[in-house]
Amino acid sequence: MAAFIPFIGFCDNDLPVFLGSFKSMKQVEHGILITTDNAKVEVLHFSPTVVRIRINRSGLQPEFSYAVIQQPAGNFKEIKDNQDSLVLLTDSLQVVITKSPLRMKFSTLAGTIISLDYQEYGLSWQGTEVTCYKKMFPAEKFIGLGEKTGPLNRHGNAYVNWNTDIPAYSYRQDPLYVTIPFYIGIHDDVAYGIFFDNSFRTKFNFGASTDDEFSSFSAANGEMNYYFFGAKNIAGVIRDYTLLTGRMKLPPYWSLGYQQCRWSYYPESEVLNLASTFREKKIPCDVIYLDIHYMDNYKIFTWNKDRFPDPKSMISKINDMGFHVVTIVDPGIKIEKGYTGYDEGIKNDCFIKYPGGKLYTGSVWPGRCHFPDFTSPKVREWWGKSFVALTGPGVEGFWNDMNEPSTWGQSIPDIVRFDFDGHSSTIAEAHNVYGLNMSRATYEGTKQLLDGKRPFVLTRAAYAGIQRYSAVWTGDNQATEEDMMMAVRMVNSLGVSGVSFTGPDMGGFIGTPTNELFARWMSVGVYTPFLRNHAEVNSRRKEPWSFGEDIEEISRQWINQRYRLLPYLYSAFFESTQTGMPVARTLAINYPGDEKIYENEFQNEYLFGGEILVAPAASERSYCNVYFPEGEWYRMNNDRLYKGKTESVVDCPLDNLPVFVRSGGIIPLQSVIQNTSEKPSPTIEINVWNGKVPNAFSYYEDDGITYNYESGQYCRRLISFDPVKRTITIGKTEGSFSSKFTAFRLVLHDFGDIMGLKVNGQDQTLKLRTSKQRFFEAALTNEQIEIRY
Ligand code: MIG
Repeated sequence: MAAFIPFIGFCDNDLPVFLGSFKSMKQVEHGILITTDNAKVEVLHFSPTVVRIRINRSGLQPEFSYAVIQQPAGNFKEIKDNQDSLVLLTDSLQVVITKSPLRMKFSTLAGTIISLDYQEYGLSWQGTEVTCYKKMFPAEKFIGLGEKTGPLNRHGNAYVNWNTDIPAYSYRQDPLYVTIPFYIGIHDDVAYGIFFDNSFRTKFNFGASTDDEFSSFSAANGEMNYYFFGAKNIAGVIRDYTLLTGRMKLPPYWSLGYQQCRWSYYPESEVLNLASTFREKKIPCDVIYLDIHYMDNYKIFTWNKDRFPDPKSMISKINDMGFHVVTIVDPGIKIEKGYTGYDEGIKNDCFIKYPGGKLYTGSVWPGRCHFPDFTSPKVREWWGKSFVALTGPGVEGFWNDMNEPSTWGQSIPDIVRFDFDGHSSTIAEAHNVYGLNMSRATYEGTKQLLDGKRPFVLTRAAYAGIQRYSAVWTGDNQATEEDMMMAVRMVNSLGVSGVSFTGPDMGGFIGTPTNELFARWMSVGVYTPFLRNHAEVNSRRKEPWSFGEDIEEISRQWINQRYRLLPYLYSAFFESTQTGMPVARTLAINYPGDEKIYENEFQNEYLFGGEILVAPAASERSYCNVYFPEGEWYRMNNDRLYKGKTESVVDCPLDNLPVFVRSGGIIPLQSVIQNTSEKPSPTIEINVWNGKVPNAFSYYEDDGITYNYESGQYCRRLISFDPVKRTITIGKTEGSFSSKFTAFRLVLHDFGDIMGLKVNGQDQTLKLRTSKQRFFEAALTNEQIEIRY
């Protein structure tokens, strides 16, 4: 007999319905399933620090996620069913579920409250929309949500996730291109993460238009399905989040170099000329992009034969000059019989449709187009294989644009259907994962085609988990001071949301930067994981030599610095592949309890890797105020020391961005090279700044090209500094890759006037470099080298 149906008439009005009270509970694999007056609530153990909550009115749906790659594991250590509450214990968390009404509370084992439902509302439905309310703590900070504008601390703001193409987006624009429904809350001495894995249009409210009593997250449809991360610190939360949604694989080493783009470089002679100009001017560069004009009438996977009569020979010429080529691809396939992309797409039934089977048509660069259904495995495979038209001639990087998806008008009707990997859905649920699945198809296909080489994939639209497939750039920004600073925060926010390999269009895509802004942005770009100069069609030239000789010289100096830093940067990328720790790290990761770092004036400061503190300065300023977090900090260019927890006015001319190294900091540098296929000097320079606390740097190197590192072909060694024992140790190498460096120069910064030390017991005299720097050189073997000073 049919069960009592409590929702008759429900759709007739918009009045909220709540969870109600506990009725019964049963144990299931990895957790429990609760029945309340109005819903089913599942609580599952993923790990001692990760618990998932799923709530639905009409019973739970079959599980499916494009973001999550981890399965629930283990079980609660204890499940207590008390009169008024249930208590679930993991090895490090307590989940207390009060019964009437049903509310969740997460605390440490010692009882410190981390996060709890807002008592009055808990969870509500209005129509198909579901919302979860959490109590907001006084002065609670919120960071994350991926590519969002606005301040570092999102308290007092609300956001929407609906991937959107917004050229020249403004300082408060929302939503933009990327959906990552993951944030970190910080209050008292605790931090936690919440990942709301729902790809319908979602909303997050961190106390906007309310009295700061609660924060909330909602989805237009689908299940309340969120993961609670309760690791002890933010690094732990990020580690757990990236275990759940995956981590990036190492990108090709060349993609860490300087990249030159423009809409568009063509014909072939212009591309070749661009390449030789970089070499003549001795401005290092690794990548040249081809934007939409390389195609025949914007038809994806074709070449315009007039502009590029022989792409293979052109690419091989510029490969010989040390460049790699990245080409753009858009999802829209031109409707044109006889065009392979169209014919194959029709034949293999690859395009999205209305109910009943009529193909969806939208207009974009090629004119009227059909759009691949990237949520279908068979379509992803077809798409991936089609890249042979680009990999054949030698393209190694694949730039995925317009994949929000964006069509002129930007309003695909809600009824358009998607395969959703066999689960059948509509654009309402597929829209926000379209870019993710296009990038996935691109990555998987080109990885096959490149036969062992790492492809470089770049995307504009994304969903949580994108880091497994692609780098992300922040879309069509503008050449303004505000955009430069906003980009810093967007990159840092993407970083805490699992995406390390990100950056803006350096110099601004739309508009013309002043000479000063261009120069400053170049310096900030050096300390950005993804460094690409890009410019809109018909805009002023923005290559590094386009702003006069002075700016050209400053740009060269900064790009040189990027190439000197590559051993350090690559090690930071590797760390990210292992722990999810981003390359560009908002100070909130390491200093969450320090109120100063959230202030307007200081919120753009960040760590680049573990050792470097970057204080982006407005280009028109020659002095700026810097806040130094806990510890002590050396200005990198002159070894001047600053105390932590203080502010200081420092100079910041265009050729000297305020960049600092933590005391005890360890930074390996190489000689300047013109591109990453050129061999640097065999002597690596290991810089150590004096300090009072021990520090260690994990150095990483591999071939930079293949995935052989996954089977042990890498070279890792720990470089450690112990000021108590007065030693610097270069650890024994790990892994079977032999380093390109056979000697090292150890540069000691601010170690007083010691003139000699012992290297593996042998006396060694030091040479003077500046009044604060002493150095020596010695051979670098695979064995441990111990330096006592
Ligand atoms: O409708 O391919 O964000 O980087 O240069 C614009 C042309 C399409 C938008 C991208 C931009 C790219 C441009 N594209």
